[in-house]
Amino acid sequence: MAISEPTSIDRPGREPLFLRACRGEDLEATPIWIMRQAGRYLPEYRRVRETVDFLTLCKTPELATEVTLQPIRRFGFDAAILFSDILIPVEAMGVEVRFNPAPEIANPVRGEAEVHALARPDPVQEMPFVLETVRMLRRELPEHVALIGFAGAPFTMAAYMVEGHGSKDFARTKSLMYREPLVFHALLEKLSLVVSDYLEAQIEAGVQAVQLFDTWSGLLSPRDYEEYVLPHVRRILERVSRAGTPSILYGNGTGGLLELMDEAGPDVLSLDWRVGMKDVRLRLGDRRPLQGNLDPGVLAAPASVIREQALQILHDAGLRSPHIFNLGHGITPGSPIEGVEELVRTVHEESRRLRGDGSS
Ligand code: 1CP
Repeated sequence: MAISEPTSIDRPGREPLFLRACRGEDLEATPIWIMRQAGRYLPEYRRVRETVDFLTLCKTPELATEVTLQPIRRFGFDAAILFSDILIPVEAMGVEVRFNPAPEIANPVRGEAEVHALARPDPVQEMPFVLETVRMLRRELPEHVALIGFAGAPFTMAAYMVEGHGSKDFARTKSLMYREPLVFHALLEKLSLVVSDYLEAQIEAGVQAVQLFDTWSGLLSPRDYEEYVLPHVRRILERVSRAGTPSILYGNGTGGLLELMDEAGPDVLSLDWRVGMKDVRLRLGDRRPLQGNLDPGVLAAPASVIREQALQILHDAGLRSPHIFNLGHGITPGSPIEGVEELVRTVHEESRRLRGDGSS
């Protein structure tokens, strides 16, 4: 299947719509991509996964490139996200990671000795497959589709490394944080160096924006976020911005932390669905580029509900404000394809019509 031709909104020679949104420019339409857009809800992804396990898929540039392109061909998203996982660098730090399909770590990091033993990998030496995938993708992607690189933020990576698996409350992680704050900071500091090196290498290989996934920092109070997370995220974003590449900071359940996340200095803040776009505009201003924030569960709703909720978000984000449409979290494996088609069509058609109108 061929990748869709640029539509009339994509004038040749201009930066992709998605990148212009990241930079806070005035837009003729709202760009859209969705978190986990390459994944198990797609039959063509499941077909590839029948032949290889998840880690092999991540480590084989031809296959990782193929699955990254699948949702671009099918839906015409405005951005592609490198196919990989936030725990790939953790493996390169010397920690064994398995996917079943969620990540499992056999030897979790529980104390000072384990933190000390963690390596700071050279991405070129230790994760060449990621950089090769980026180079292949830049050759394959049409000019109007931007390529997003990504990494996990230190707290979210640490949560898996300490716990050994996903969790509802990440109690062990918090216990280490409160009982041995110096060890915890040392872990986050090491992770922020690893993540900065990794994102820089992705940028050098050709990604045009980066997203930092801090899925679990919403479990923290504002006070603890400020103390344990903010300095580390800020240091990473400073290194990314030195490269001139736009950055996006995503958190889940972080409605109470948005001002602090803003202070960390991302170009774009990515919102989960538990906050209203209108509220966030009041809190952070009309010119702040925002990403989000449809509840992923809405994709299973009738087309009329998908349209209504998407339109509401477009309006609430402000039709004169920089906005990248996305879900509030990753798409789930059971999501219907037709729901995604309806969403992309609504966002592309309606945002172009409404922004063109000069209404709102
Ligand atoms: O069986 C399979 O095919 C594996 C399922 C799968 C997929 C498709 C996993 C295991 N990871 C991925 C890809 C992935 N993960 C991407 C690819 C790019 C995309 O299309 O978006 C990205 C950006 C991630 C990031 C990721 N992995 C996050 C942050 C975002 C989020 O969703 O919160 C987290 C927390 C993970 C851990 C992880 N890896 C895989 C799963 C199922 C999980 C979540 C487990 C949990 O909830 O604890």
